[in-house]
Amino acid sequence: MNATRRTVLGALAATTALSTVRLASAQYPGLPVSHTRRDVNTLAADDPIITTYRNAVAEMQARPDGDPLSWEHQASIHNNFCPHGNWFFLPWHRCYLAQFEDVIRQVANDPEWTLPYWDWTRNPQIPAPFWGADNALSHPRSAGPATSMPSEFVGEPVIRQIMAKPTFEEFASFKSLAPYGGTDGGYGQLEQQPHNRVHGVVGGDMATFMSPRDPIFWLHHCNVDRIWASWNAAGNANTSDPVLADFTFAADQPDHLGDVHASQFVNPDGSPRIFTVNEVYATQQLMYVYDRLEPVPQTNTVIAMQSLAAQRMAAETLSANLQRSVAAGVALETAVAIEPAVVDAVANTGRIRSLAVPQNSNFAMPRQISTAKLKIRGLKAPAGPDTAFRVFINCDYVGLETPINDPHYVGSGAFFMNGVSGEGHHHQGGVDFVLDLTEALDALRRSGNGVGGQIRPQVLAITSDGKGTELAIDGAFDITVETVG
Ligand SMILES: [Cu+2]
Repeated sequence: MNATRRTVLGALAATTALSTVRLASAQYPGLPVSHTRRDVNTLAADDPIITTYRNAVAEMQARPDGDPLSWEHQASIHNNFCPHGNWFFLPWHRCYLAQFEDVIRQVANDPEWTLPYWDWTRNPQIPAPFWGADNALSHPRSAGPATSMPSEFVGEPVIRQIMAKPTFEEFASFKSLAPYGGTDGGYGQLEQQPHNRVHGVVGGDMATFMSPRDPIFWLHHCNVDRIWASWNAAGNANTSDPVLADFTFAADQPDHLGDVHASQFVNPDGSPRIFTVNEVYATQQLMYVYDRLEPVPQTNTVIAMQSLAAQRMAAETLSANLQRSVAAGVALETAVAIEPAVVDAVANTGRIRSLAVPQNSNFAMPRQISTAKLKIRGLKAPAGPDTAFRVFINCDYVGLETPINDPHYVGSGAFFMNGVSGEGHHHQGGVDFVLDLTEALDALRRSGNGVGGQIRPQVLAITSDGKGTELAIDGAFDITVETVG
C-alpha cells in the first residue's frame, strides 16, 4: 500500500457555483405534453400498449439488419455508442429511448403509442407479457418468470438514498470530458446499483452491450429515466457545465473504437437524428411525462443538505494505491489513516441525515457539516455478467455471510459488462465506483464500534448463487472528506 495525501481547497466551490441551474418541471408550463409513460404492471395483458409493442418488435425483427428501423440496427446503436460510468449515461439513454419510441410509432403506424416502464422496486419480477411461446417480447434470459431483482439493489431504501443525492454528479454518475473511453467519470449509485444489477440478473443479452435485443431493456431504462425525472421534479438541478449541457450526440461521431458511423440515433424516416443534451434536460422538452414519480424524502435535513451542496468549502482526499487480487469470499481491503476528529465530524453529519425531521419542526442545521465519500478506482471482476460487490468498512469478520444490516455495511454496486470483451468495448482497465461513507460512519459510532485512526474500506465480490467470486483492483481507494458551511 502506498498512501498519499493531497488537499484540494476551494476547487469544488468554484465548479459547483457554475453548475447550479434550477430545472423544476414547473418551469416548463407552456410546453405541450402529449404522452404519458405508464407503469407496465398497471396495464392489462391485452392493453394496446403491450400488443402494439409486441407486433412492432416482431416486424422490426423481420427487417434486414441494414434497415435503420430494424431491431438489430436499433440494438447496434447501443453497442456502438452507449456511455456508461459517467454523466453522459442518463441523457444519452433518454435520447435513445425517445428515438426508439418514435421508431415504434412509425413501424406500428400508431402516433399515440408510448413506452411503458418496468418499476422493479414495486414489481421486482420481469413482467408477465415478456414471457411465453410465440411472443416477440419473450427473450432468452438467465432469469426466469419467478426470479426477483434483489432488494439489496432495487429496494425502496436504495431508491430513497438515490432521491436524496444532493448534487447532479452523485445522482447521475460523475463528470467525464467525453462519453467514451477516458479514465475520468465514475459510477454513481443509480447507475451502479439498480441499473447495473438489473442488467446482470436478467442476463442473456441484457448482460451485454447488445442488451437492447431484449425487449425488456427499453422498459428497464424507461424506469431509470423516470427516476431522473423524479429527482428533477423534487427541485434538483441538472448540471449547467457546458461539457455536458452543450454536448451534441451527432450523426458522424466516432464511437468508442474511433470508428465514425453514418448515423447514431435515427428519425422515423431513417435519417440521422441529432440531440443536444440541454434540449432533453426535462422530459417535457420531448413531450412526455410519467404517470408517477418517486416521492422526495421530505425532511429539513435533505433540503438543508441540498441547499448547502452549492456552498462546499473544502475537500480533502486520502488516497491508498492498490494492486491486488483476492479469492472468492475474501475482501479486498486496505487501511487509510484519518484523524479521529474528522471521523467524528462526518459521523455527526450521518446522524443528522438519518433523523427524519418533519418540515414544520424547529430544526436548526449545524453551521458546518462534513461528509465522506469512497471512490474505488480500477476495480475488476472476472469475465461473466453475474458479479456485484458489497462494501464494508473496518469489519473484522467480513465475509459472504455478513448481512447488509451490519453496521459496517456501506453499500452495494454491480458491474455492467466488465471482463466481457464483446466488440472490444471500453472499460477494459477496470471500473470506478463512488459510495457515500457518511451514514456508515454514524452507524458504526452508534453501534459502539468507533473507527479510531483509520478507515479500512473492504470490497467483497458477490454472485447470485451466494458463492462469490474473485476480485481484483489495479487502482486506488480514495476517501474524500468534504466540509460544508
Ligand atoms: Cu442500461
